[in-house]
Amino acid sequence: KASPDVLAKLEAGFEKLENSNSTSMLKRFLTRELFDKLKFKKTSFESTLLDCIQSGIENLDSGIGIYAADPECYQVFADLFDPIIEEYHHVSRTDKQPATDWGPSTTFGNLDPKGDYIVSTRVRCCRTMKGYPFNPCMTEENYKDIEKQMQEVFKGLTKDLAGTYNPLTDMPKEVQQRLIDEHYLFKEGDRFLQAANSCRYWPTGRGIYFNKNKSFLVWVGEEDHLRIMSMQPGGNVGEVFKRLISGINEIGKTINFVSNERFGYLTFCPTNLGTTIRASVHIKTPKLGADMAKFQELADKYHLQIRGAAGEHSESSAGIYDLSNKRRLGLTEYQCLQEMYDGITEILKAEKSAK
Ligand code: ADP
Ligand code: CIR
Repeated sequence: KASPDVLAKLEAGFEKLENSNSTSMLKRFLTRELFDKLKFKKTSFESTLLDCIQSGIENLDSGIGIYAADPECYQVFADLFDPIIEEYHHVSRTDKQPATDWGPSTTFGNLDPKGDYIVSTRVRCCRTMKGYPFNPCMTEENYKDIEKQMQEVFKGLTKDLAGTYNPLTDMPKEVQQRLIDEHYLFKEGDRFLQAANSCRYWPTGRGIYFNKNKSFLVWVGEEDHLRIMSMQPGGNVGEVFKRLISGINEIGKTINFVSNERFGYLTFCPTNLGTTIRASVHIKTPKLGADMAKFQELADKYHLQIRGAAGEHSESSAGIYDLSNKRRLGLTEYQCLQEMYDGITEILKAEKSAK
C-alpha cells in the first residue's frame, strides 16, 4: 500500500489539479471516485499513482499529464490509462495491436518535389529494451548498461547507417546546443520529464548516435531507452521511411524490444504506444497558420498533430510547423505513414488554395 507520505502528496496534488483550470486529459479523466480507487495501489516495482501523475500535477499545462512509471502501471492503473489511450489513439479496450507491418517499400514518394513547402521530413520510433524498467525505476547502473550495450550495436552498423556514438558526458555544452538547434538532439531539462522522475543521473547513459550525414540517428537514455529516427531535408518520405526500417531491423538483430499484444511496443508515455511512430514534416504553411482555429480543425480531420518547429510544446516560428500523425496505436507502421502522407497532401492543397 502507498505510504502516508505518498498519500498526503497525492491528496494535495489532486486538490491542486481540481482547483486549476488545467485542460489536460489527466484532469478530465481523474475523477474523485477514480482517484480514491487508485490512490492506495502499487505495482511490484513499488510505483504509485503519484509516480504516474506527478508530471501532470506539476505541469498544469500538460496535454496528457500522465506517464507509466513502469510497464505494470498500464494494468494496475488501467482505469485511468485506458480512457486516455482510447481517446488519444481512437481505439477500444478490446482492440489488439496489429502485427508490425512496414508495408510495400515503394508507396511513398516526395510530397513536395519542388521544395517550396517542406523543409524536412523525420520519422521516429521508440523502443524499450528487455530487462530494464522505465526511467523512474531505473538505477544508474541500468543507464550505464543500456549505453554500453548500444555502443556495441552501433559499432556493427555499416554502409549508410555507419556512424559514431556521442555520449552526453563527453559533449561540450556548445556542441549540445548546436545539435539541439539543428533538430538532431533532445533538449536537456524537459520539465515534463523532470517532474516524472526521468532525468535522474543526467547526463549518465544519455547520448546520440548518428551516421555521417545525420540522416540516421538514435537517442539513448532519454524519454525512452531508445528513440530511433531517420530524417533528411525535403519531402522525400519514401527515402526517410526506408532508412528507418533498415536501421530498426539492424538494431533488432541483437536487441530485444518489449512489446505485448494489446499495446504493441511499450513506451513510457501512453501517447507513444503501439507502433511508436511519429512521422513528421517541417512545413511552411503561413496562410493556414494565420487562422490557427481553422488550421487545427483541418489537422484534426486528418488525425494530424501540430507542433512548433522546435518540437513538442514549442511555438511555431517563421510560419513553419511540425505536422505529424497523431495516432500510433491500433494501426500498423505503414498505416501511420499513410495517415501522415495523405494528411499532408491535403494540407498542401489547402495551403495552395488559401487566400
Ligand atoms: P519527438 O519527435 O521525439 O516526440 P520532439 O517533438 O521534441 O520529440 O522533437 C524532437 C526534435 O526533432 C525537435 O528538435 C524537432 O524540431 C525535431 N523534428 C521533428 N520533426 C522534424 C522534421 N520533420 N524535420 C526536422 N526536425 C524535426
Ligand atoms: C504532456 O502531457 O503534455 C507531456 N507529458 C507530453 C505528452 C506527450 N505528448 C505526445 O504527444 N507524445
